[in-house]
Amino acid sequence: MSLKPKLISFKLCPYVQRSVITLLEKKVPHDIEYIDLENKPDWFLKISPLGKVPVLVVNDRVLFESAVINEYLDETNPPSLHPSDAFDKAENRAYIEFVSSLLVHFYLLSTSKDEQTFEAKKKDLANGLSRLEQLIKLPFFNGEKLSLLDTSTAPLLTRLLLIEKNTGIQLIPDELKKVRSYAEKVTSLDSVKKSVVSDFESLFVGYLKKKSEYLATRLT
Ligand SMILES: N[C@@H](CCC(=O)N[C@@H](CS)C(=O)NCC(=O)O)C(=O)O
Repeated sequence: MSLKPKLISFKLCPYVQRSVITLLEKKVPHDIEYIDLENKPDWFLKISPLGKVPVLVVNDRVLFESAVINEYLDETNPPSLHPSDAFDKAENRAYIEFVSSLLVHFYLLSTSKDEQTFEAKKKDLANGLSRLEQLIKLPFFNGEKLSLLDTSTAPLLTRLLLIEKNTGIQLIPDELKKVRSYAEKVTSLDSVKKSVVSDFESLFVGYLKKKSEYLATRLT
């Protein structure tokens, strides 16, 4: 008998959220186990080659890396969320990686000690978002159909909008009109709303206050 897949998670992790959105969009019954990344359990260190979440446990076998987990979920739960054209599909996979690099800028922004670091990372993010602006077709990245690229971009957009809401600092510049509309669309999806714990916003704001001396002074 096959068991429900279990996602090993951390409540604030954007990479975990990518896989939760994919599980919800695909309507895959699953379990979630949250761990404390500052105090990783031994059983987790044994099964996680990189010591990172997400990890997906499927019938006692283990997958890691959110993009790989999502590809597996996509392949085993048709129809595929990827575009069918080979070039479009490859390009979407490339942009999933690109958005991962934006999550690194985002991490540095959300842990910035001073205004100078914050502003530098805000600029790196805006440069990255302006590349997306050129490609987004709306309402989703590829047009009418939701894709794995959207499930991978949503966690970054969720966090950008929450920082804007709680600090009044604009992170998506005015001229990036498609990115703004795209961000509003994906963050309004049921799967995206349900992909985080119910007190996510207060946990996230608490995390920012703790990790960023600069943002702590700007959070309301
Ligand atoms: N490339 C990985 C990144 C995962 C990742 O960085 N996870 C962070 C939490 S958001 C983590 O587990 N960090 C623990 C550590 O590095 O010790 C993926 O896409 O799954």
